[in-house]
Amino acid sequence: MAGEYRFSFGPWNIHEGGDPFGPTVRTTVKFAKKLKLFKKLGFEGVQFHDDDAVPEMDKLSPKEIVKKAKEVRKMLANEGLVAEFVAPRLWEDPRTIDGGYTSNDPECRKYARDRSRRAIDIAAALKTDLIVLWLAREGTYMREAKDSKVAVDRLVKAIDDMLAYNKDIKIAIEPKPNEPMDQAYIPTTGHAMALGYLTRDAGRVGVNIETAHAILAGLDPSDEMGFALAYDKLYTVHLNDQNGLKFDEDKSFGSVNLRRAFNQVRILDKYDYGKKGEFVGLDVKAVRTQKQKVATKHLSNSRTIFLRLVELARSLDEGQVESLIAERDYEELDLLIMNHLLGK
Ligand code: XLS
Ligand code: MG
Repeated sequence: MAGEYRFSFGPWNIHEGGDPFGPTVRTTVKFAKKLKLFKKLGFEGVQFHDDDAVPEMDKLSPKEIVKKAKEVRKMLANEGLVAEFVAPRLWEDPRTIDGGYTSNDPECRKYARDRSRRAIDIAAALKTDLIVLWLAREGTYMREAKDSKVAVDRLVKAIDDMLAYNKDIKIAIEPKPNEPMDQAYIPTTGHAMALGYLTRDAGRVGVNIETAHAILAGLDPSDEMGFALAYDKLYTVHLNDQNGLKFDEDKSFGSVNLRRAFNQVRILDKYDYGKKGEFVGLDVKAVRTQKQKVATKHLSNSRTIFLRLVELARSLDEGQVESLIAERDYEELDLLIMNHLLGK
């Protein structure tokens, strides 16, 4: 069953444990060393921010960027890995302080557009056609700081620009309702998909649904996935877990609410997610207390839980589910699911 699914994570998922209130607590694992860990942990796909692949890319010419990205492509091939997607990192440079595509400063919007083109070049060099857009700073701290109608127009323009720049790419918008912004413009799957339909080539715009982001929006991640699946728009997922409405925790998949995780796996497996090459992507972080040597367990644990939940989804007595639905005995259905999760 493991072979039926391909798993991915990003180099940022092995990290130093710094948080807004304290310094790093683990040393940096070099990129080349991280790549060596993927296969060992059961993963074959690598998710990239553009500058994970080409550090300090803003100091390089477009040609130099492509050259560096091609070197990374070789490193991947040597490890038997493939790139899943590239995401432009539009939240660290001073020019993205007020957002990228929705910044009030036209020079900053131009920076965001140019940087996105470079990210697309990197994706092409890494031989992936998937671009993920987490719209980190496309929102406001003060409601009156931006015009929400204009912001959406600008997001459409930015995506149109990317779609025109390279006819082969597909764009997966990753919605998130808050953090770092107080209010983000594209908070949910519905918003992300509706935005896609305003673009010049809606057939190439879909979503990346992250468990924690859906929970932060007060929504059920499996229902968000079902919504995207109904439109054939679920290009990838960022599985993790989240303990209520607080900062984005990126906890190991299933570690907070097993039933919620079960329902995500159940809907993905039921509707053949992965059969068209989609990866089971993780976006998980080891907790700050984890010691250096064992700071990759969150990745292998999440994968293990996913695969165990596939087994549980497939061994659920669907006949009984059907008959309880027909009888409208949802309390008994509740117990059936709980017993199943408890191994009874
Ligand atoms: C942050 C996002 C980010 C994206 C990749 O909250 O989850 O890590 O997945 O740009
Ligand atoms: Mg994510």
